[in-house]
Amino acid sequence: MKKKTTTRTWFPKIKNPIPYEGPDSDHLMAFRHYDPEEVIDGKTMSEHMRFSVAYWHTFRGAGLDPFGGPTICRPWEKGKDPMADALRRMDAAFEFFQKIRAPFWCFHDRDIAPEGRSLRESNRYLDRAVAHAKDLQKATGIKLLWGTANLFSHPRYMCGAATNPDAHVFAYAAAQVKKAIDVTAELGGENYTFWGGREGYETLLNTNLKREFDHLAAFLHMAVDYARDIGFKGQFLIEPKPKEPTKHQYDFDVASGIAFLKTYKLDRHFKFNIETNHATLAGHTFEHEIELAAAHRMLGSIDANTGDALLGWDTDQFNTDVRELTLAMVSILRAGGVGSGGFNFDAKVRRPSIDLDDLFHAHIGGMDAYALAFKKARKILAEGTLEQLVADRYASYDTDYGKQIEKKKIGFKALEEIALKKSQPKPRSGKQEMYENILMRSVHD
Ligand code: XUL
Ligand code: CO
Repeated sequence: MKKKTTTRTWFPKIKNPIPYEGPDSDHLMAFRHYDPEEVIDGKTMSEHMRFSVAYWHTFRGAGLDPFGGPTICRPWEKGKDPMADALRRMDAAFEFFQKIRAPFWCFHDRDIAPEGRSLRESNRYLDRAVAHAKDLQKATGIKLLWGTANLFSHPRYMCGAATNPDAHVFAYAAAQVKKAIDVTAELGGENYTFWGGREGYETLLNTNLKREFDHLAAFLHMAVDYARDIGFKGQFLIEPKPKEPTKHQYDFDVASGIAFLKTYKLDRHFKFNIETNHATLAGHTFEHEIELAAAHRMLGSIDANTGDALLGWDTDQFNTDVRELTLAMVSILRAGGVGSGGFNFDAKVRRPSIDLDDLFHAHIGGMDAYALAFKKARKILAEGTLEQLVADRYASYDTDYGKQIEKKKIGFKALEEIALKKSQPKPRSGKQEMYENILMRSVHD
């Protein structure tokens, strides 16, 4: 990564870059497990992990919640000229990306530039921010993992964007996404994400569900067509979430996402961006969503965060649960990784974590936990104990009539003959506790 030459620093007390000191270090401003330069299997850890910083939380998060206003006040926010603030904020962001050693970033259009009084004005602001981002990317070597459009904050989108009952709002959203794809392409974005912020409903009483699904599919087809027209080669991603802000969101989880994409013949063009806290809101584990997407070759990228076991909403916390992440990493590595995706910290510091160094502590913890989980998962897969046990569990489908079942070469009648001839199936233990002990051994050794 090239060094950025900058005249002022927004994080003067933070070393550039945060050093890797190894597992025995007791320094809190150092990595213990993530050494970006460590080479494993011919690739650096930086290339394996493809960590990304989420602009919206780390550079736009101000600590607001439904009970109170902002608690976080950053020195680069002067509050006089929104465009000047946007450019200054971006300097701070790229300094942060470098110091924290994240090779990627992600943004929504409205994160990086203010909304204007008209679409034209918004686009002009965005162009200025993008030109600055392009310079900073060039100077630092930091790349764009994905871009997206914010189709949920402005009141015009209160009843949805592509699923809004008013075609005028649909058109506005289309124009906004067109521009967001343009700027993602301009910045060399490797993916483009759709999170259906308010694509859902509050009540079915006022909703034509079928038409809304059709409109959403039409919108996504238009995005695919437009990307082809302008030669954008990035991967399109859908980020499922079951609820919040709406009571029901159409991209509920990976399973409903697959059904939707296949129904509307969009599956060739999309993969999933799986977010831990969205998986758990849908009543699934993180690894469940990964396994399901991987089973359909639709694992695209990860929004790395976690919820709180005691709270039922999207708390977007940094995840330091190495056991959970190891399980997820086993599934990700088994699926062949995330390809052009990465691990994007869609996570925010807590409302009372108001210091600048809290941003560093948060990312260091998340990056170290993921790097450690990556190494543990590799060990689990190399040892192969769990893999072998699972393979043995299904071995009856590898030969004889089991194999014929899988190859669809046998039917009910022949199976009935087999069942009548043979004695009762002998129950075999699922051995869950033994599997859990094997996992514990790998996580805690
Ligand atoms: C919201 C969420 C979004 C998407 C991008 O829960 O996760 O920030 O990641 O729109
Ligand atoms: Co997300």
